[in-house]
Amino acid sequence: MPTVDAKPTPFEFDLDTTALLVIDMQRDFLLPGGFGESLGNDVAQLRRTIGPLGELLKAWRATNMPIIHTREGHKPDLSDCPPAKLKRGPMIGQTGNFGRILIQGEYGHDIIDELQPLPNETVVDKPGKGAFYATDLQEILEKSNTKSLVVTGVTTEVCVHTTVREANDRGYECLVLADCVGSYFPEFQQAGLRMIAAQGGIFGWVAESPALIEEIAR
Ligand code: TIU
Repeated sequence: MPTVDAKPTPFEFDLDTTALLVIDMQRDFLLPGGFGESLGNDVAQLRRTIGPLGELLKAWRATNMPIIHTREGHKPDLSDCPPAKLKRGPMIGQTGNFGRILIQGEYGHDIIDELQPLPNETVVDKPGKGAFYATDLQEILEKSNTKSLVVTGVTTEVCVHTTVREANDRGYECLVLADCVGSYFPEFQQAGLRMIAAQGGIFGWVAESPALIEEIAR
């Protein structure tokens, strides 16, 4: 069975039952001049994932394993945005440099050019931080007989963590790729990754993408 050097132990996965999750690599979070930057965040901390994720996608697309992209966002009428979320994110739905912020169909809501999904890949739109909440993700994974997830995207301590926790509780084994996940805050990046692999892998495993690419290219 393919095995990747990972923390806290080597991660074994089956090429027939593993899917790649690419979380929220959206223009609103990653583009200079976008929503993320307007909140005072350093988008370079997220943009460092684009190169490694591009390499990973290239390798993954040469296999038959599924790829699922997610996007955080809301319907234009905000009916799926809880008032409590809007209260702490009043910019949601407002017009920014890339259209209405985190609104489906807007330029900023879509995935960055470098990592655009191919037509045969799945895109899951989600109103929350976790990719399972109020989405069809579990059904999609069950249909493809997925048991393990390689998790990438942004941000490490928010949407990636929430999704890994949701997946872990649903019985999926999660490998998080340190160089393919990013946080606006370096200290959260470090702590977020440590939390996943601590206590014998309380939420999953952590590895670097080149080690995984080497295994899937075999
Ligand atoms: N995708 C995701 O993580 N959504 C966020 O709002 N993240 C922040 O870090 N703000």
